[in-house]
Amino acid sequence: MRPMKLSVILASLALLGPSVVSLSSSVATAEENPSITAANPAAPHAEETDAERDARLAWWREGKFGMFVHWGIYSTTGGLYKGQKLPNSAEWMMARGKIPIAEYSKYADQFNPTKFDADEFVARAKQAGMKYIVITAKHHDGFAMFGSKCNDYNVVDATPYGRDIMKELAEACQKQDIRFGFYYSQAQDWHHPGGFGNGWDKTIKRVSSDEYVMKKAVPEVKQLLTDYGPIGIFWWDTPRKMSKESFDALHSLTGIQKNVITNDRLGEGYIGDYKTFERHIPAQAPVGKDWEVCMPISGSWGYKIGDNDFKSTKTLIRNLIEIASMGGNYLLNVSPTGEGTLLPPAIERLKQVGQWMEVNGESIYGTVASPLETLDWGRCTRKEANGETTLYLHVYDWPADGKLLVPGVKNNVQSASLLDGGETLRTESTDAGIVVSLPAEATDEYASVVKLTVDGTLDVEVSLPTFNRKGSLVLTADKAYINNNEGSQDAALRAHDEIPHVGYWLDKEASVEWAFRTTEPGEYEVHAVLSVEAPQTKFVISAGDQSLTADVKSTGGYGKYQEKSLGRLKINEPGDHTLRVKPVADAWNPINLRQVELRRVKK
Ligand code: H79
Repeated sequence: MRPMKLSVILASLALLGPSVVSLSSSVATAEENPSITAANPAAPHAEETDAERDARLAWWREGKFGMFVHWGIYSTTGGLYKGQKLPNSAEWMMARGKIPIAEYSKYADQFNPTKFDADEFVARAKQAGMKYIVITAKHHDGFAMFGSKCNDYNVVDATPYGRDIMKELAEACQKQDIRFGFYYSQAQDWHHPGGFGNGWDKTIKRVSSDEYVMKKAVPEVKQLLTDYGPIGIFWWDTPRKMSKESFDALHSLTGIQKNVITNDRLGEGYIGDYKTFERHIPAQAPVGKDWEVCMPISGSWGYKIGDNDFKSTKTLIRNLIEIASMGGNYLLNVSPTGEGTLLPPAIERLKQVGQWMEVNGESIYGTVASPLETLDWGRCTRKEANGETTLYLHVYDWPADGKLLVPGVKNNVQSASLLDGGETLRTESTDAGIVVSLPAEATDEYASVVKLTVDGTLDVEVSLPTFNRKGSLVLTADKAYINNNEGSQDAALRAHDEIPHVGYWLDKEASVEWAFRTTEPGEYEVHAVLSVEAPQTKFVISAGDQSLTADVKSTGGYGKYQEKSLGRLKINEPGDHTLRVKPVADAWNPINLRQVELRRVKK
């Protein structure tokens, strides 16, 4: 489990309790469901011990970096419908174009990726430093990219290619020692008359969602978990409300392989093994949970002609570092074309990321989050073993004076060196922390890594934000701890004009807080930059036993921010405090909160 940051520790008491979700109420017994056998338990992993769970997740936690692949018959046209570009991601082409099933299914006739080579494909992932691959076995369009035995709308039976791509990839992954996993859209299916999502094709003669699940999703998932060798990950997507029978049937199937890892997207209450973030890195890591960020390498998940939004190699490497420094995994998506190849910009970036990983991989693999979160110069990951701690210092901004401060760390230093080239570096322990002396030039244009090994477990004094010389302290949304019942979206970090705010604040119980330090007692004016759409709203700002109630009028819309003076607050004791913003339940209307500022009142 990742170490908690200080603000999280302060807030964690409030999180204990309601976060525990019981699966026992959603478990079918073997009597109720004859397909469930002892080797195929109804509630996979329900009785697993912590040690067993750690062992099952070990390779995934160690691996950190995976390849996501979106590939389907939409790839044949590069997301173009009748030569036209549609908005959004290419795998959504059928929905965005409201393409009738009869017409869309003809794209299968064109699916013939003659340049695809499973071994070469897997080798690219491996060379990039990725340790697992997750590929769309079936996306929302309902087309199976494997030889489905229950439905001939699949790559073997319905395309000129006629080969089971999933089988070829599964075998290549095994050969090259890469874990293999399936993405399967279990709820949306725009082809089957019982699937969710297709509201445009009026020729559909609707059947129940249960019929779709039992006749298509269940047999397909079962086949994927039975006929394709060891499956590392089963990646559900876009949960919808389905019957308990449907959920249980799908959930129980993951018990076919006792080591499979699942995400949190099967349905409400089915939390799986890890939490997912899509397209963005969370401002705060979820507390005490495994998690993964998935993100396309360009703009679209599926291959889309004209999508030149490739993230730079630097962004990709720094995303990976950022996520690792917070304790998560990075699942980076690539988009094969209809021919079965990746575009040159993707190939080039994968190579460059791989070159960086070749030198610096040990600063990513097997690391955990580091408590050193706000560093002027970069990010830090951590390993702890055999009575010592290794910190990997990812230096983005090379200090001009050659002195790299690792703030607050008290441990005795064993050694410091550069990962690239191995040069030994001098260190000095000061009151402010460990200072590492760097050579004049950075070793890497993306991130130079210093390996710093110290005795024992990390002893770090986290320095809290404090007042500047003018007596002002600005607490911004991106640094806030959002107490929102473990990551519910009803009070979350968002952004307008790329400026973060706490928004979508529908939950009246949700509060926002910052830890800070003051060296002298005093009285402070409280200012906030916020927006309110409703005519009026009320919330309480508190620190210690002091509080003020802010009564704020509309700013004219959620996008219209204003600085408001909210009143005065006394802080009676020097030391560490928590500033909290909490709705007044019966007078609350949501606000978007960018920042709170405390200004010392002159005596
Ligand atoms: O597989 C990728 C996406 O296709 C899938 N999840 C990732 C991993 C996904 N499906 N739905 N969503 C993500 C969220 C829904 C987004 C929507 Fe839209 C906004 C649906 C309709 C509006 C995006 C934009 C899709 C169509 C327009």
